Amino acid sequence: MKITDARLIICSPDRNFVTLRIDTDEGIYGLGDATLNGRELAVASYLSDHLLPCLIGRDPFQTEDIWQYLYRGAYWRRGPVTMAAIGAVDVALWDIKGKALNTPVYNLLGGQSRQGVMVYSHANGRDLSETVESVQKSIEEGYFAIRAQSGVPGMSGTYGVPKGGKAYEPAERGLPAESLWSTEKYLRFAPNLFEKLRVEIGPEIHLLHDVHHRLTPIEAARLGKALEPYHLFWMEDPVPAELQEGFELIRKHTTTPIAVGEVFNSVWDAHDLIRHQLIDYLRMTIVHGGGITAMKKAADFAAMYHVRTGCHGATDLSPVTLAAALHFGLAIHNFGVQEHMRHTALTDEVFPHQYTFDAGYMHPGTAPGLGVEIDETLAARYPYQRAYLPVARRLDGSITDW
Ligand code: GCO
Ligand code: MG
Repeated sequence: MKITDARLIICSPDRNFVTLRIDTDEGIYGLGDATLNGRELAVASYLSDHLLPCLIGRDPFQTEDIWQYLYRGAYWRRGPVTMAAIGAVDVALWDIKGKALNTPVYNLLGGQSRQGVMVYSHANGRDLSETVESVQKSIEEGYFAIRAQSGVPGMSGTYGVPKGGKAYEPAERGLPAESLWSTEKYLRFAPNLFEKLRVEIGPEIHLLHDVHHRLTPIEAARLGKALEPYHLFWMEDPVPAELQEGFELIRKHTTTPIAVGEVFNSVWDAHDLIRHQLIDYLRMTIVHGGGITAMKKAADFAAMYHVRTGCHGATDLSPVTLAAALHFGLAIHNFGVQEHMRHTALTDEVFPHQYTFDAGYMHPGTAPGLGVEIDETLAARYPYQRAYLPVARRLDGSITDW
């Protein structure tokens, strides 16, 4: 089998997605997601200007060799743009392999290690009572792992909270929006939220929370300690993670489990965090982590240190990545949980898929390959629109991590 064509489909059905389609001489094709939220066209150019010409004529079954060729062959390594581009190629090749062998991708990764993939939902509200209601709604929908984010009293808006009754969506069209941040107000409020949630929903439901890189290690230690009575499933991205040894300080003070890595793109970004057992869940996802080939190795390394996966799955990961993550999560032994932030109805229409949700678990389906398609005619009706993630400032006007 030979690759005969590779091209991009860039569309914006409610939000931007960059999708790679690789065709072969046997009529089988594969899809990969190359979306990097807010920097989409950089990955598109990396692919179409640099990687795709190198693929024509290659055997799509050679996933390991092609991965090494693209990674080592560039000389310049790592980074979200490079790794998302390699990830898109890799996932499309696994899709082709599954279709050619007439089997779902999870069978190529070890088969089903579990019956379904536990997923967590997003619940959020502008204040405490709205957030409690939103968590209760998630429970009614069947989720038993729920991420709770709430507006903080005295702050006009915060991470993870929708504006004006719409579903929460991180990127906004136009130039970057700006939001305000106060660590002190947040630290005073966050424990009240989880105290209230435990009173209202009881001890059974897994509760998760995303700090979104906003604290220093000692502040994160204070928060983790304060949240211990409410036994969170995890506290996510408590600090920006460039300083991996900073997590030693957090670990010294709290047993609240820690999840990190949605902005990582290589196992080397998490090397010390894993081997010193400073985190419990690795959040790197298939596309940004360089594809299934690289993620399988990262997960196997993490398994040796009791670190489980908790792949990023916000709406900016397309249905192609969600499908890939579900195949991966079904197969690997050290799976922890998968994020499930529902795509809009329009996005789902552009990307018809086989995966299903039932009582808190998802399954990728049994179709050959990934089990996701793209309706190119519909996609063409929604052209790319520039959009950015917000920028955050402290109360004194200085820039902080969003
Ligand atoms: C999450 C994330 C996201 C990111 C988004 C950035 O845990 O789901 O933190 O919502 O902010 O993916 O593009
Ligand atoms: Mg996050």
